[in-house]
Amino acid sequence: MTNTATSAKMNKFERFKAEKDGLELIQELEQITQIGWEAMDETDRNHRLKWLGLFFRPVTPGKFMLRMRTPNGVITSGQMRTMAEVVQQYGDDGSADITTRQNLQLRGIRLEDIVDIFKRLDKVGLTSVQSGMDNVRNITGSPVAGLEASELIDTRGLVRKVQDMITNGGKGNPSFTNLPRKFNIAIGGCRDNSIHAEINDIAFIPAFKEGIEGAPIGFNVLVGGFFSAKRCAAAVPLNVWADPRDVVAICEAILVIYRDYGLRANRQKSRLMWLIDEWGIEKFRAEVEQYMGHSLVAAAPRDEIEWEKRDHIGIHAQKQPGLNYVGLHIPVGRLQADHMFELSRLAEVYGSGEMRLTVEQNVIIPDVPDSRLEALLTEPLLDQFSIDPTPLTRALVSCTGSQFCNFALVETKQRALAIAQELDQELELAKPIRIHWTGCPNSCGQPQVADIGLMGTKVRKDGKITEGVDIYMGGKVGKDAVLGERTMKGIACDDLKDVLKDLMKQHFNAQDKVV
Ligand code: SRM
Ligand code: SF4
Repeated sequence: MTNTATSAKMNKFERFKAEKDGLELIQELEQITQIGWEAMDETDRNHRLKWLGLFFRPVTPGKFMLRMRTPNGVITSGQMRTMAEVVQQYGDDGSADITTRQNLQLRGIRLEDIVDIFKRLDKVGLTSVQSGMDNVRNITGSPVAGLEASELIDTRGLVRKVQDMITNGGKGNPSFTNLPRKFNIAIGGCRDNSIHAEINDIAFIPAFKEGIEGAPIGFNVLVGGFFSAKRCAAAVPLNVWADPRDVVAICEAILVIYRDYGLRANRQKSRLMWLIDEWGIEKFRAEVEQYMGHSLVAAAPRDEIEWEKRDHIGIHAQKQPGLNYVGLHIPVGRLQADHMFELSRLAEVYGSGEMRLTVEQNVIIPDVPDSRLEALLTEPLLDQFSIDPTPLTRALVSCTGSQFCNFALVETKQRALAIAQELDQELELAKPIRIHWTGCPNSCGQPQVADIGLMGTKVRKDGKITEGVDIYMGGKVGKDAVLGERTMKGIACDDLKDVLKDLMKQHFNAQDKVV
């Protein structure tokens, strides 16, 4: 008997998923928009709409967030323009955020417009389906796939195929809409691990397989990585080398096994790693083989070539002679409609009309000819979205925080930016320090992969409860990735700048600027 059938132990989430699949709301949208958000069924509004990518925001009731799917972070200028038009109609309420999964979330969305919005998005090949709750999130891939000379394999087609399998080409796929919990997949294409492979439920790491004729390129597979308030775990090797042609089938096999056998009783213990813990990795691997109907090849030896993670900001020569990709720094990933229109225009005028999003919440414009670089650099948008930002803002990442997220214990984005900008003025740094802010222990801002991670909390200061952070350090990204650990607890945000300054001097050779 699979775990989906153990109804006696069902928690609230399992019960409402069993009652009605969130995807069914696609058929009910016209009706819902007529009823309005106040009067509609609460479970539909607060939970099931997330199956369509629509998030009710208790902080801004009536103004929903729409989480897109942008596989591999690739979007066209036409898609960006359509999303700009969508948020523009909401004036000051409309904005967008680039997420830590190389994705876009649109804000200010009103339910009454959603049928029209979905039609407009569909016309430009965009979907938001299955982007929230117990579904597979945006699938990440190398942001410079197909551009970078040193890449080992272009991930774009694979990421797209995996998304199409999971979402039925964006139409919605009930086979994968009742997973025990959320699920993350990443496919790396370069040596620099630009997708934080180790924090995904399934990660594909490029690897050559010696011993097979021609030592072909494929992927070693890692499984079970995740962050949650209760536990954070790095993904573990499945001891499988995957031919690229098997990537979709391996994802499907793991998802079916997780769907049918994943633990569902306690939502704090439902992510894939909990099943792997219960079964052991050998049994888990055997189940994957059994589902696939053939044995799997053992993992390739680890690639020993050293490689630093890069942030892709600035100008970089592409593998196509005479072309460049230009990484623009988007402070904490926040975009207004005007920015989105301008980015679309720049991508068309100077590049090929394509853009890439990164997990550091930035934008890359590819395919800029050498002869057009100088002109691009004089564009006013680059004053705001610099190709050479100051060291601390450059490597800053932040989750949504209390402006829109009701889980948040602190405001993140504005504060993160203000502190980084002030410290950039006061300190001399040899190289960027990667600071990640996250507003609560859910860790959407990935503080455990940062040089310095800041996790929102409440602290008592001068007899009053105020906003504060716990500090994480030691997160290492790139080839030998390590998750950072909490090193300090309960620092009031008012005191944070000085604490960070000291940490930067002690651990990162920061010096006071001579004025
Ligand atoms: Fe997250 C829930 C935002 C990446 C772990 N996350 C939420 C919600 C949906 C909570 C809510 O309903 O308000 C947040 C929406 C706030 C809003 O209005 O934006 C939210 N998560 C985000 C984003 C937007 C942060 C960002 O500013 O970039 C990221 C969207 C990614 C995307 O495009 O899909 C985001 N969330 C992550 C990541 C990072 C990653 O995937 O690399 C994690 C940790 C990795 C992981 O999942 O293993 C993450 N989010 C969570 C969790 C804890 C999951 C768990 O197993 O306990 C929750 C809470 C939950 O699911 O119960 C959560
Ligand atoms: Fe919201 Fe917490 Fe995630 Fe930040 S980490 S977006 S505050 S759930």
